Amino acid sequence: MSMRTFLTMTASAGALTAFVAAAPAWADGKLEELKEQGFARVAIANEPPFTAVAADGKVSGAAPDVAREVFKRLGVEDIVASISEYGAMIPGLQAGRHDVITAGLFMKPERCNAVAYSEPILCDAEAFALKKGNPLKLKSYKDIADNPDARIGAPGGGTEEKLALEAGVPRDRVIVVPDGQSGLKMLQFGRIDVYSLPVLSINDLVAKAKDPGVEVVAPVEGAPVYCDGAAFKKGEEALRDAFDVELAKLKQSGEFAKIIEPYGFSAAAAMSTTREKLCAAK
Ligand code: 6CS
Repeated sequence: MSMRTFLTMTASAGALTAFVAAAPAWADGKLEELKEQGFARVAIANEPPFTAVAADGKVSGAAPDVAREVFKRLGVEDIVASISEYGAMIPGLQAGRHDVITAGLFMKPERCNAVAYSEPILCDAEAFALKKGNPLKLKSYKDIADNPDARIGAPGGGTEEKLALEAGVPRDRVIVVPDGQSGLKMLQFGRIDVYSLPVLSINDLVAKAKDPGVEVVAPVEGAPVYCDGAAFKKGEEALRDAFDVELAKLKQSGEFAKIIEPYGFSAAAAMSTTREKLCAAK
């Protein structure tokens, strides 16, 4: 082979490598697919103010509102939401039923191993809704574990369920609750003694219930503050990276705060941490 031929081949191989390396968003084609599709299929839970579906089907809540704005800037016109239990969101994403989870799915190491999270979006502590006067004096998940009569309701596959089990509450005293309204009813009817969700979700639920027999304990003692991110399928990191570029611009311009703070979330809290830190947290 002549030197000229060798150099020509080497040069073109180098150019090809450079082209592929420089075109990550194009590389996995998912963003192009969503642009073609005209919308991104998002998994939500319908747990205001993180996510909400009105009677007319309109989707709102801080997580979908941020996602809608970011996708619009990426050239994906809209989002189409489907309601899912928290524990079913990641399997649904992996099975291709959703393009992304935008539901306040808190970043934790085991979840970070299963999906490709964006940078942080919504942060919140944990709360209890319980009978007025807190008769069982429950302030932490350990208090629930230590009281053999105490039954806690929490979302299936959700953070609060896991925190209760990790604190030592036996499985038969951790009741899976499908949604906020069910949790409130179960508390009011005495089926559970405490219902646990993030602070803003519990406050929204109890405020709307207008039931003087229910009170809130927040934050739950000993429970961490968690943050969510948009969760993408492993292997679609190029789409996640493109999402992060636009999310960072929203954060820098102040538009991120304008979207989430009316819902009660703190932009500063999300901007004070990173996916790397949250995914490494014990
Ligand atoms: O990420 C989770 O598991 C929790 N996130 C929210 C917004 N609500 C409850 C759920 O357990």
